[in-house]
Amino acid sequence: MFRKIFVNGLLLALTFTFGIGHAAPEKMSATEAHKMAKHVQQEALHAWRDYKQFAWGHDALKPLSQKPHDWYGKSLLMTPVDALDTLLIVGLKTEAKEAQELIATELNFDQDLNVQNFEITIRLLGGLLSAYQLTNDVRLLALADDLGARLLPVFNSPTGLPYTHVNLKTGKVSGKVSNPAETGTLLLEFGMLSKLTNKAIYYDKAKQALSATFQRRSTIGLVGSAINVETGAWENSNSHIGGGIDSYYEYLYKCWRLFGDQDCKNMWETSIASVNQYLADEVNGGLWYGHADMNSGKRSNTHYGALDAFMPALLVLSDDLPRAKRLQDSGMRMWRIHSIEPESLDYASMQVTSAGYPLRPEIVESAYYLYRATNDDRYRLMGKELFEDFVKYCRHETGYAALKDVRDKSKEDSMESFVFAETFKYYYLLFAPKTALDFDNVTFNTEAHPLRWRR
Ligand code: DMJ
Repeated sequence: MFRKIFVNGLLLALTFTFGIGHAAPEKMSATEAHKMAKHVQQEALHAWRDYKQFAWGHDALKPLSQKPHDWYGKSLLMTPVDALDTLLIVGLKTEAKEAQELIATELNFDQDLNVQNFEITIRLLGGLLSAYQLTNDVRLLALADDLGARLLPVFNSPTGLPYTHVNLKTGKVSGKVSNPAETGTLLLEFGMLSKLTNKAIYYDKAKQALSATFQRRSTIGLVGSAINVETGAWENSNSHIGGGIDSYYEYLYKCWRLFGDQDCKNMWETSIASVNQYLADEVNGGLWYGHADMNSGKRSNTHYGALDAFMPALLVLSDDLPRAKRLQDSGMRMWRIHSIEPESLDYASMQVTSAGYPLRPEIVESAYYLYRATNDDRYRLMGKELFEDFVKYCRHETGYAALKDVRDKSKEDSMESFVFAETFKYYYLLFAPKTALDFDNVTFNTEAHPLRWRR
């Protein structure tokens, strides 16, 4: 009888302490973390070997058809450049060396291609600069300088807001309707190039583009989702923190963190106050960030998705741990509906509104930042759950494949280069010893390329 009461009492106490069904303490041993890091490294190697076998020298691997893919018809080595710093960080030295030599000897920007400034900046310019800082290979810096010079014409608009596209050979620009992510996610890369080459123009042009975006915020401090770079007029007033705007906020804070630029800090503080006032949303006890009209602040929809999931990481960096933790918990709720997060979810009804999963990293990026800030194993356990689902549903016999639909887990013939630059890197860093990367002294660009500058 006594035994029964004692056991029941113990069970009750455990239930209150850890929650029903979660009786295990939230701990991950150093041995298990080491095993996880090793597992991530092996999976990155699996994806890299298949890129090498079926798409070597091309922008990307199509994992289902085992065919190469080049974004613009000719290769700009998108996957090797995006992957190089990750290969170094996860300790795949031979693979890193092969990628480095391929880039240094084959990458040629003197090509008649109309490229998207934003993607080329965050993946190639960011990747080259970060790899240069990790290897001291001056050939990589020379490539970055050549690329930077070819991209510069984008800033020649009447407002200083960049055109979306530029021809790498002729400098001809196109694309006058852009968005805050594309106009405002350039300063980390151009700024670092400026510091490393002593060419002020790179910093000045990218900073002017960021400031010009900020100056056009509404009277309540929000930005919209489409802006005309020739007139500076907004063409879409829908405001949110997701794709097309996301990394604009990220760079407002990070250009302060990396370069100590006080203007950036001021712009960030003004902006985040409005974001928290008008976009943050409380639903059923959970914190989310939804959409609202940039002028009236009126809620336009309750959508949150895989791209929005970068926000907890940014909140951690900018010292708002309470919101960061709550938002990450919401992200996990989104992930757990189908054991892989969708591109977009209506958080009011918890219905999927866009069902793809292109192997995005943002939710694990946030788990990594939260772990760094709190040392709480809860975030490593979160990462373990995410990684196990990721391997279970996205690993293919050739590389990793995006999901067409997270509900039925059907695959798509695509493996974006950011799976190397970001997804594998953040998973690895979450489980690896802290010495794997000097987190406090680097700032990741939006493609997870760590950059370092002493102020
Ligand atoms: C990456 O290319 C960058 O992180 C960008 O800012 C948006 N997201 C993709 C990966 O999801």
